[in-house]
Amino acid sequence: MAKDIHGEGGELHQTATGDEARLTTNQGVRIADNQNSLKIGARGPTLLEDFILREKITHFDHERIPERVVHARGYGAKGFFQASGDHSDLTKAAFLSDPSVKTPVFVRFSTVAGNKGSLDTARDVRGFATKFYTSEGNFDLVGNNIPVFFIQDAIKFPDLIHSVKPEQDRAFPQAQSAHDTFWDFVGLNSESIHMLMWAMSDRAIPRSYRMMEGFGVHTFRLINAEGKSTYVKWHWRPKQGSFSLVWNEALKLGGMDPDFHRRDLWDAIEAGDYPQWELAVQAFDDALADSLDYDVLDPTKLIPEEVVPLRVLGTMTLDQNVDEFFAETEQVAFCPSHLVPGMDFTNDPLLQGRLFSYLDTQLSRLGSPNFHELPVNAPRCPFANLQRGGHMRHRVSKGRVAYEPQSLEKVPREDPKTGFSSFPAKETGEHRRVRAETFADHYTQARLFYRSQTEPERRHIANAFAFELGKCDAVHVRQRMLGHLKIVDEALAEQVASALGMEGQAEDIEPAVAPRDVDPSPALSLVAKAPETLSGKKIGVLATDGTDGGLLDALKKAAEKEGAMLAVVAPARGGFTDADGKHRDADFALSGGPSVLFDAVVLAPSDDGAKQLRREKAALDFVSDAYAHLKVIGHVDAAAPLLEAGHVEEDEGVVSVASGLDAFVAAAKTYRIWDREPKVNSVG
Ligand code: HDE
Repeated sequence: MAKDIHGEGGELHQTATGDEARLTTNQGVRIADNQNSLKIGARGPTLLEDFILREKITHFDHERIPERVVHARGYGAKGFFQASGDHSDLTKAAFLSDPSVKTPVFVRFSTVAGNKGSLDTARDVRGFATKFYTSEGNFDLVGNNIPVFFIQDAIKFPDLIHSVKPEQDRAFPQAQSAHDTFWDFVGLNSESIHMLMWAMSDRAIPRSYRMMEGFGVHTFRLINAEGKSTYVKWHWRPKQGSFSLVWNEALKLGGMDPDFHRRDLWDAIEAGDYPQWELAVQAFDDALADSLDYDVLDPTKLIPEEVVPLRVLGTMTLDQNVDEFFAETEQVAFCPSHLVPGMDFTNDPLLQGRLFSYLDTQLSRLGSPNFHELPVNAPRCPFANLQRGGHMRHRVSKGRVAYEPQSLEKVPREDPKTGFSSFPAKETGEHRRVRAETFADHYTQARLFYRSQTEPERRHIANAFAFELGKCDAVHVRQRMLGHLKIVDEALAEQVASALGMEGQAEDIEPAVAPRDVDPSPALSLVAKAPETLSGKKIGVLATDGTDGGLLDALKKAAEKEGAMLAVVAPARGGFTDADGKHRDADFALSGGPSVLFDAVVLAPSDDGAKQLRREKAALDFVSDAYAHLKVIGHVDAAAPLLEAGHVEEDEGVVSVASGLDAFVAAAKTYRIWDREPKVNSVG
């Protein structure tokens, strides 16, 4: 019988793999020689007729598509979501009501300001966008790792982004907010001040995508089967706990490993250490909204968890890396307008602008209204309508009818019962360009955030402001920001002014609404709620010829028991010979394995090894950086010369492993030794 080579409805054949696989052109013609173009004679001219060469080069010439205007640098992974129970009291969305259903998801994490080729560890907001391929259509939760935003109205977004992007004449700085135009813009928009406190906090330099909280930012609606609307704010809570880098470490990582976050996610998933997040909502009604002295439609405000606690709706697990970065992570198209029945928007003016922007941007980025046909974007439930044509249409529709109503054929029909219906909110008001009075308090929540932080976190905020403003050449831009900070918190303003050497120079700013003192919200501090754990973390051990192999084995076991990874750093990548004369592999050469890559380190050289390393700059940096970055340092006795040369002083984070690993493991679980910070680090 003849083999049927046709796919159903024009569907693409899978690319062949394995020994049988042969290179072909895009027309399926087998290629005999992929190394040489077609010429006349060995040294003769190349022929225009070489369709194989031309096809290959033409495809290559067009490999790039426009990068995203914002969130250009991102990294994706796949997984699934499972509801924790029946949440049909809140919503009729099927995927939130049946715990037996595993809904596939695609997540893309990103930085906002930098180009696609920029670095992962820049100080920036992180995007946290999730596509749920539900049985009722795709739901995109396009959030950030910070629960508020810089501006209250979408009309300001292009200005905000132009201010943070490289300055338009000189095209620098790249992936940085630390320059005049950004601070000029935000200084003239006092509504930004709350978000700035977050952006200058450790939230903007996360340790890992796996360890970030996520937020939907705006207030949305969930609608149940009876048509009842409940307001919700979306939250993602990482089961790994939330941790951040310290600034000097983030700066160094930018050079040592610009791919730090993507590598971390990839490695964890490859190792089977699947990151998980709880999806939760703060659910509330009109009465609660009316009782607050800020507006729930204002995206520069949050509702403290102490006021409306989180209700967990389910868990997301990321268990699969992408197969092709471009086809999936680059081409994935998120739109906040992608909702399923059981959900709706609110009048948040920032959200309303986004509902237009994302679909629009996909048209220029992906080049076609058919972007939903790309595998990463296509719904996983049946979908059908009478839209036709457009660039790169993939689907082949049958029949003669592409309109409705009609009476000639069977075509898909609307369904008033199960179809999406909008919540019938009553709207009245004047047709005006206006900002609600209820959006006018720009400082109370900035103060709330700052005062809810622990001592080290406050220190970091002050240092970050000083660093960023210190990069601004325009004196009045710095003075204006000092003026805003003074309204938020006098002590903070003084610290920043003193670090800038600008005491007493704050501009006098009169707030439209004076800030109030409100109860701190402990849930806003990452340090206060950080779990003591090594799970998902990475320990780096510095070894040399003559290192105690038994110690390495014990460390590996201890790390595995805690759910951590162990990496061995040695003078050379080829490895070393341990004290028993056994060859051991290394994961990193010292020159490419600095301590910034690890959460805790162990110095395990032999006596001779330590003597040699004492002369190596990379080894001294390994030690002094681990110490300055407040990491726990385990060490053998032989490491003494390295500790001395690295200016390491004894404290609870400097732990001997000579008589066992328990003390090291216990200390490493606390992650950073905050008490060390004032000793080592006054400005960074
Ligand atoms: Fe976005 N944003 N945004 N944004 N945003 C985009 O869409 C926009 C905002 C967010 O991984 C763009 O596909 C406007 C808030 C994420 O592919 C663009 C406004 C939040 C991502 C766009 C905002 C976000 C984007 C660029 C103000 C948190 C990356 C490329 C009205 C709730 C998604 C693209 C991905 C991407 C517009 C504000 C999150 C241009 C107009 C607030 C996570 O459409």
